[in-house]
Amino acid sequence: MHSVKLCPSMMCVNPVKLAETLRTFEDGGIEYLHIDVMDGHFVPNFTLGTDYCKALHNISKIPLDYHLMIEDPEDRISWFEIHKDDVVSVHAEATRQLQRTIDRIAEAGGKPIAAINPATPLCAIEEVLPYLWGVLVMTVSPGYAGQKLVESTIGKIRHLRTMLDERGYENVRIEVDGNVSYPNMQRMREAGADMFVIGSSGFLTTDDAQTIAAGIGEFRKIR
Ligand code: S6P
Ligand code: MG
Repeated sequence: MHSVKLCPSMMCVNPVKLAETLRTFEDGGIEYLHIDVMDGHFVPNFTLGTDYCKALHNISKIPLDYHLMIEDPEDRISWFEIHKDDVVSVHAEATRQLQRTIDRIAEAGGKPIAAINPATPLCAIEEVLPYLWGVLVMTVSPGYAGQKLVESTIGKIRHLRTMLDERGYENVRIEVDGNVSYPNMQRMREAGADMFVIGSSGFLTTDDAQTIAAGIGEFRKIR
């Protein structure tokens, strides 16, 4: 099983305390900064954009985990500054050209992840498994922080892990995003997930550096 990676959701970080919070993440060995990019079409919201991501690259060495919740992502991969350790997820539902989108991420030097909404079956990404670094199983409907877990996604994570292992794709990671509270993370880990997006249900309930650091320590206990 892949080691646990913690990916705090930057849309849940108080912008006034950005520099301080990034130091806390660096001290806590955070593996990826999760960046929610929303276009107001694929999801009913706007969040973080290209300039914000560039700024993060300039002020932190932690790799970025781009979560592109945008339509026709194949035409917009080049808008993002992708560094060699960055991962980029695109939604299977948001493009008619999933293979091309994955190829463009790889050409840009990123590690491709295919994301699927709670209602999207695993067969939507079956054909692209050989080209993926990971699969992102959305455990809430994308668009907002602070939502409740869609229970059926726990079984979906389990089925996906079995499918990957049986077909020889043991190297493909499983990322989960949405309502990753401590007890939900335990269940998701047990089902086979290894990358965990942590937001308002996890250690970003606060903007206090010491409390966040203590929260990272707690969540690290899940192995
Ligand atoms: C949701 C977005 C997520 C949220 C995260 C927040 O559309 O993709 O990354 O930021 O789910 O975490 P929580 O704990 O509030 O659900
Ligand atoms: Mg996200």
